[in-house]
Amino acid sequence: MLSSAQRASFEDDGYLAPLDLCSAEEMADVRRHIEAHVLAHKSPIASCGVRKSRHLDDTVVFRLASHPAILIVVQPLLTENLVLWRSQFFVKNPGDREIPWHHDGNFLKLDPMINVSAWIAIDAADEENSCLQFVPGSHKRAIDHVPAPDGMEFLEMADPTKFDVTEAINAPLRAGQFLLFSDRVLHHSNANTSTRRRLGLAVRYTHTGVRIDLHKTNPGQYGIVVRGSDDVGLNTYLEPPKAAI
Ligand SMILES: O=C(O)CCC(=O)C(=O)O
Repeated sequence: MLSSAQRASFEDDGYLAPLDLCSAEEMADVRRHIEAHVLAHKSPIASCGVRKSRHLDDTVVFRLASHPAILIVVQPLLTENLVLWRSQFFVKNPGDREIPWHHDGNFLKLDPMINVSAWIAIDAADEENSCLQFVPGSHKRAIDHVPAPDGMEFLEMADPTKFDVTEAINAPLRAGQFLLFSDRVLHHSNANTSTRRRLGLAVRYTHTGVRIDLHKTNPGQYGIVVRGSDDVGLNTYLEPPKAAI
């Protein structure tokens, strides 16, 4: 469950970290599977490629993205009818580029914009190999995005004149931990200047009262109801990949 202190911290800061999902040893087994069986080939759903929404075709990724330790804290922040609608592996090898400051509300297509993301550490993530950073409280302000300079991982970034980067906080995680963040909080990760890879899985959750049009730009990608039921009929949903049932 989410304690009242954790809920207050999420509401004040726009993110909550660190939270425990499994031991580092258990995550090592998951990592081996992901390296050998997920990131080594493309999804059968062409629009997913190698890194996107592999919870749709791989039972281990689905179990990770719908892990009870995550759902029990996300559910009270959304509703009882919880939808896992997207996931993405963020692989940062040594030397890989900076991901600019942004909030996800600028990029995600939901109506209305209601999203909580979990970022699961498959490798340990620390300051050296570019853990996520947050500007606490930035979700309470409207911050526009502007074109990002060359050399950044994204085409747009939060307007740097609208926030104070010295307020940024590192959110290190050991492998097997995760963090939660809102669709409005500014976050970022530096270039990976270490000799260690940093692999995380970002998972997006919303609820059944939100229209999800992802399939229009990404054919075959639909949400999965992971808690409760669809009481509204706004969206098409998929079943979990077979062996996970
Ligand atoms: O993994 C990263 O470095 C960035 C992740 C991110 O921006 C996100 O999950 O929204």
